[in-house]
Amino acid sequence: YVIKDSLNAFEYLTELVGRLYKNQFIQVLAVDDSATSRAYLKHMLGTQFFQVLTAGSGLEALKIIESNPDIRIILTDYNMPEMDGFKLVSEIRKLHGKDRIAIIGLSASDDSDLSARFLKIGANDFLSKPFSFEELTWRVNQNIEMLEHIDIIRDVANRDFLTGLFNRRYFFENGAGLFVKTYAEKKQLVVAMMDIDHFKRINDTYGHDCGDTVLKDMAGLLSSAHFKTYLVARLGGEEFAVLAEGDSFAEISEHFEAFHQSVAETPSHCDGKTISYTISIGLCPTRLESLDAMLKQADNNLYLAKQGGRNQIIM
Ligand code: GH3
Ligand code: MG
Ligand code: MG
Ligand code: MG
Repeated sequence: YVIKDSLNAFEYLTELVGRLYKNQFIQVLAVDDSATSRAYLKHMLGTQFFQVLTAGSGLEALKIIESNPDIRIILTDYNMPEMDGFKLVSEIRKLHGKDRIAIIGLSASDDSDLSARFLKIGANDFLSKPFSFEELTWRVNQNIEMLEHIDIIRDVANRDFLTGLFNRRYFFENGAGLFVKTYAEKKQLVVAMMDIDHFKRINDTYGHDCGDTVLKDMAGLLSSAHFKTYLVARLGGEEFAVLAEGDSFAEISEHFEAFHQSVAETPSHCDGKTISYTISIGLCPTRLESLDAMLKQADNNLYLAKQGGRNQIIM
């Protein structure tokens, strides 16, 4: 019995430490016009190691949210001058969904309607003042857990399991928006199609698992440097697509040149063997009438790169 109990205690402590460790990376915003309430919330959340930001009004809160895109939980009072909690929630919801930022409404009012109205207008949860330290902690934790689950589900839906890059689905869902956005902002947009050279030979020579290692390594190279800000996806097999946005074609093409070279210079290692490989890249440097047209053009250039002997960029 004693052993069982201490094991439970151990598991409990492990979980607690794990959660407190994660909390230090989570930004929480507490909004209340009362300085005492703000200090109280900041203190209570601080003991849970959260990064706590505070705002004394709705307007201040909106400014803080705009400049801190990593805020995940917002606790807001209802009764505040100028902008009340409802108005604040509805303003936040114009830009951030319930699946991105969890809002917990707070109020000392006896009006039992308040919680329902908070939820109706877009809050995820509600706490009546006064609340205990335990209740606050568990409500916040519960909401964080929900956001984390949604993040996991979103990643499963949008990412390729092997490489962790975005998948075909995500690429086409978001590519069209980027096409329009870069046009409106008069930005240069470059579309690239890339394909590993003689990949079948790599599989045949080193085995399928080593082929997978090459794919993961190439994805790792793609996730570094300038490509971090580009939309990069594995469309399937050993084929990748990139939407690169920037100020000029010269700047973007330099990044592709550097990437192309880094692939050739960075062999993979698998089963004690060194696997050197190269890629071919087709670029579409000019804006066409649609993303599809640009992809087709990039694909044609990729074909020309293969025809021309592989390991090259055609634009
Ligand atoms: P090319 O230079 O013309 O592109 O020749 P290639 O051999 O790279 O092209 P091909 O399309 O003939 O072969 C692609 C191979 O990629 C065939 C397929 O078995 C392999 N492949 C597709 N998906 C995966 C994967 O997830 N893992 C591994 N290891 N291989 C894969
Ligand atoms: Mg108040
Ligand atoms: Mg290939
Ligand atoms: Mg291919």
